[in-house]
Amino acid sequence: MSETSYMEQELGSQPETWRQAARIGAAAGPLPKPGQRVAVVGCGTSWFMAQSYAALREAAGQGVTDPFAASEAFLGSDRGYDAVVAITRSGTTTEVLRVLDAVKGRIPTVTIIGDPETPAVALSDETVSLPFADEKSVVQTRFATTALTLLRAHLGEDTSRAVADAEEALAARVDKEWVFAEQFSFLGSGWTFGLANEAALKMREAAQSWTESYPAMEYRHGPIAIAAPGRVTWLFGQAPEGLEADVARTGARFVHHARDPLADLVLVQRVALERARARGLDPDNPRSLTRSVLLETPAAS
Ligand code: F1P
Repeated sequence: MSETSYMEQELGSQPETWRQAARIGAAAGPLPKPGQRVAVVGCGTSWFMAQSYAALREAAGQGVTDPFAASEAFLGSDRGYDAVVAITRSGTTTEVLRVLDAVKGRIPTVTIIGDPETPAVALSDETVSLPFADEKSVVQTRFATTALTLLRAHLGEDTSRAVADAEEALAARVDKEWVFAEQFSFLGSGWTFGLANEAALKMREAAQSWTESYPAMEYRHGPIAIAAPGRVTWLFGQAPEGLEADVARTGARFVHHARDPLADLVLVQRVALERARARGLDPDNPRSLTRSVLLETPAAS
């Protein structure tokens, strides 16, 4: 593996791609308007960004927003959606294309896309392209966070603190204890639950790590039994009362930073990269993964 992987270069460019996305997001006409009833779909990382966006949009009072894994989306006319937002870096993920095809002509669609030269464009009514955030690494880092920054800006958030915190997260020390920890449980609430899911996926994809993720208040309802010395419980966003002390009693390391939670995800991406390196893995080409999942390839003979 080369010293500078694509993953490292791409995750390092996030402050700049976030800045660009914030400019586009503040003006992006095709994205949902306040009051619209919205379903947002994606697969893998893109699904987790959908979860975060949905929670942010609801919290901002901009309307009902339901996130779905594209393969599990309920988009029947009885649900009354005014718009479907799809998130896809590749523009080729089969389940996302199936959703776009299934609702065509019935529900207006807008796709946030990394590669605009792909089939998702023709299947979508509108697209918001972020080609500057597309990636060579199979493991997504900047496309996902840049799409979410676009959406945060579109909801009216000032994302400049997130950008500054991402710069700081890129310079922060990666604790050796995180690089060699046996297990991670990531927690979040509201929009940061999607980030917790994404952090856990990043560690699995890039470094084959054992990770879990839960809504923060659910953690004490069973999963805390996994916490133990040599393991890490990493919280994004607001800390539930008493949780830090509860985790401390297990002997696990409790990690909670004050920086913007999306910027804290940047630090987790760096931990995933360091864990891959420490295990001699190529973070750009993880075992069993491809840039996107294509289900319409000819059946193997
Ligand atoms: C979605 C995705 C990735 C995942 C894997 C396969 O891709 O599920 O999130 O990490 O590499 O593809 P996309 O629809 O955003 O291109």
